[in-house]
Amino acid sequence: MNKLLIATILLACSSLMVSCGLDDESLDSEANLDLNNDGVLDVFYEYENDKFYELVDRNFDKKIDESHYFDSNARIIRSKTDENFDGILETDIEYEDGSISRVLVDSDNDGIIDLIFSYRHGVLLSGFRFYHGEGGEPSKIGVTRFSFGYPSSVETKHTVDLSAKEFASYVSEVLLDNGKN
Ligand SMILES: [Ca+2]
Ligand SMILES: [Ca+2]
Ligand SMILES: [Ca+2]
Repeated sequence: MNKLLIATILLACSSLMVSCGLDDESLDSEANLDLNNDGVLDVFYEYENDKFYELVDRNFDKKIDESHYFDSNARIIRSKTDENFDGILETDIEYEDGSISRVLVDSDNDGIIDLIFSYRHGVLLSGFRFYHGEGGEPSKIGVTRFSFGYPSSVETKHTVDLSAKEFASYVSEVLLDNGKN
C-alpha cells in the first residue's frame, strides 16, 4: 500500500470537503482502514489544521505502533514507531525531501538515544551504538556500515569520553559532519 498516495488523496478530498459531500466525521470513517479485514480498524487519520497524523497498528494488537506526521502538502515530516511492540514508540524517524535521513532509537526506554542510523536519499549507510562503560571502563561508540540493508563491515568500537546524553549530538556533529557517514 502506498501510504503517501492515500494520504495525498485524503488531503485532496479534505480540501474539497464541501463538494465531496462529507463532513469531518464521515471523512474520518471513510479514511480509516482495516488492513487485515478482521473488522477492526488499523489505520487512523488525525487532523491538526492543514497538517495530519497517520496512525497505524501493524501487528493488530489494537495498540498504535506507527505515527507519521505530514505537512500541509502531504509531505512526510517525522515518524515515531514501536519496533518491539511493547506499546512505547521508542524510534524517531527524520526525513529530508521525503526520504528517511536519520533514525534515532531509545532501545531501553530510558529517555536517552542509544542507537542512531544514518541514511542518504533513504538508503541505510551507517549505524552507531552507544555502549556504557562498565566497571570503570570508558564508554564506547560502535560503528557499523551497511550495503543493501546488510552490514558490510564488522562493528568497530571507539573509546569516547562521553556521557550517554552526549551520544546523539556527538554522532551528528563529529561522526556524520566529518563525511565519515
Ligand atoms: Ca484490522
Ligand atoms: Ca500494534
Ligand atoms: Ca517499543
